[in-house]
Amino acid sequence: MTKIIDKKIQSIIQQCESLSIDDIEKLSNYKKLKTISSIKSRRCCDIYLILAIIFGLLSLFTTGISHTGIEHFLEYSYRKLFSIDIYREECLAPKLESIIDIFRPPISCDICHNLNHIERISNITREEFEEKYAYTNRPVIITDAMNNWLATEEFNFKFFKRLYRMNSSALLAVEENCQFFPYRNKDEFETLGDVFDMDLERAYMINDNYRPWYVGWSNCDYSTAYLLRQYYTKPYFLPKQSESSKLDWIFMGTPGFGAHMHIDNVDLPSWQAQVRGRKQWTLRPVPECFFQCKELKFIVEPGEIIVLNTNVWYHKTFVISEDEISITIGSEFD
Ligand SMILES: O=C(O)CCC(=O)C(=O)O
Ligand SMILES: [Fe+2]
Repeated sequence: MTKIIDKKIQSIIQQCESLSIDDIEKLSNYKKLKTISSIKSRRCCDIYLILAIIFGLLSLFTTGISHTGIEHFLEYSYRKLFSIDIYREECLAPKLESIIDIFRPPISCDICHNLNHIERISNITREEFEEKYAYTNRPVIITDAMNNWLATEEFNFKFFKRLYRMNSSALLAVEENCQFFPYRNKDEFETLGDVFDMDLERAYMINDNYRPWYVGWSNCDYSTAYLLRQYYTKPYFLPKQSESSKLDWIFMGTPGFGAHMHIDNVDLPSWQAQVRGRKQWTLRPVPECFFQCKELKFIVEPGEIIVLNTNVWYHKTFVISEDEISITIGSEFD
């Protein structure tokens, strides 16, 4: 991602220079671009972060602006300082994750008190779901909500490889505007395009000694979302007024890998449909509830949907299917 941003900045600088404007160095936006490009080429992510924190703290103390979370605070600082969108700066993501928890508002342990296992339910009405689970932060698995989904037959590595083929608008949209998490493969997958460049033998685990991989990305492109929604429908149990967000989140990868333990700072709870493969989830209560609540470990099977508020539960995943990759699709809901 950072490479793409670097390339863009360089190409804008070149375009500016090719205009042969007198005294171009005096133009403030040109100066800003040059500064960013020189900082980026020295790979000084830490300098960005430190400056943003200092600037953010100063503005908090001097203007009394109240921010709801550390991400908003840093985002604000970055925007002011560098006019940069923090969410596209991959170097910041791990640092942000580790400090989200410090600034998170306290969570009531009612959400996990006496919770010893995750319920599996089916045939639930919207009303019952809304009352018991939608906004109560109690995780739940729904076992009958993917009947008639074309996705269960059609979604596989090759499907997404075709959708995100080189230079396709779907791929460009993800690379330019959406989030991409390469997890433990960050040294080899810089963009989603790199994932689909992988040879099919590795993708399909043809050899026993294949190298595991696991990635996740958001699809924030309207036409790709429209296409994907031909293959699944909004889960029947979600409240009627709830608009599934326009963002689909897709997670995909081989047994042996998954997402590390983390807590999110997104707006809403979410559902995630296990289209293929099996995935083990570990949910850990927030530290203030350690003495009242238990860590929960369970498996989501193909055809099941987990509903979870990832803002109040630490969560980690691990693909455990025997002979196929795990593919999930999900979304936040309100
Ligand atoms: O499915 C995964 O591996 C991770 C999902 C996750 O972190 C999330 O939905 O917030
Ligand atoms: Fe998460």
